[in-house]
Amino acid sequence: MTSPAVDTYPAVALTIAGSEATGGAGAQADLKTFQELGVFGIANLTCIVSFNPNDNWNHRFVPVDQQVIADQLEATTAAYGAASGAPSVLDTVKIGMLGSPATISTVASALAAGGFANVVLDPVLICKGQEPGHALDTDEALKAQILPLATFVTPNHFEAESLAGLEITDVESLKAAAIRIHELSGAAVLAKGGVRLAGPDAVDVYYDGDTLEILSAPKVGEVAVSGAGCSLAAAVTAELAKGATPLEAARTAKAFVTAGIRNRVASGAPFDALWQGGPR
Ligand code: PXL
Repeated sequence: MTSPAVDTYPAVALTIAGSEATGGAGAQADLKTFQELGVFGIANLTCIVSFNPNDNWNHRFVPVDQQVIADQLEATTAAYGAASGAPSVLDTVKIGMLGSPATISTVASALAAGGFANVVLDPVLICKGQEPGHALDTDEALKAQILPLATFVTPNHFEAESLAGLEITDVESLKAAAIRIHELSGAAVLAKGGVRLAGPDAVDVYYDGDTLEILSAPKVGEVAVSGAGCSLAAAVTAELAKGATPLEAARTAKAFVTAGIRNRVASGAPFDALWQGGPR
């Protein structure tokens, strides 16, 4: 049996994220985004979230055992890491929902040892429909242990306020938050105003220490869509894995998510889900 030529291998990307059972968000959204953008996707699961239709669609959260998280990361690194001999080396990782201080420590150790060139952090502090302030110890551990390892961060309005310690009411304060989060992390920042800021456009701010760019697209309705944040960060991840610059990755990701929201999927849940096939 012959192997295909080296340059026919797709780029590889890993998401370390939770499963969201209905397929709108989490690892499922990440894998679908990777696939659409031509990247071989790998998911290592940190937790399983099942919405509860009998309790206002609140989250039922079950963490994956720490050893099982470490086992997944070990298998992935051995198969695709720098020392694996794989033709497409895994150097790009996305971090989604971690959910507990223990998982944050496990993942921080793997990241520190992993030699990843690109670490994209979607700093999931709360999910759609959840009340803020549910788990401060988890939020603090994320800021202390994962944020400094990130090379690209994608906070939404609430997360940007929390990470920057600033109130965000307009594009100017969104810019100030993006700059502050860059100073704290050293990472490229894509801070999302989304439907939270008034006006006809969904405005995001990109800042990497040199370039500050406003990314703007007409709002598609005024209601947040499940999976938009996950898919945006996953699209950034896929583009970085293929060799795009952070700014190019941000622009492509914004266009991908806008198309996915325009073609969203309705269900029996009270929120629609982004459709990653939307751009097709
Ligand atoms: O949208 C953020 C998010 C990320 N990851 C998981 C989730 C959610 C929101 O529901 O369940 C696993």
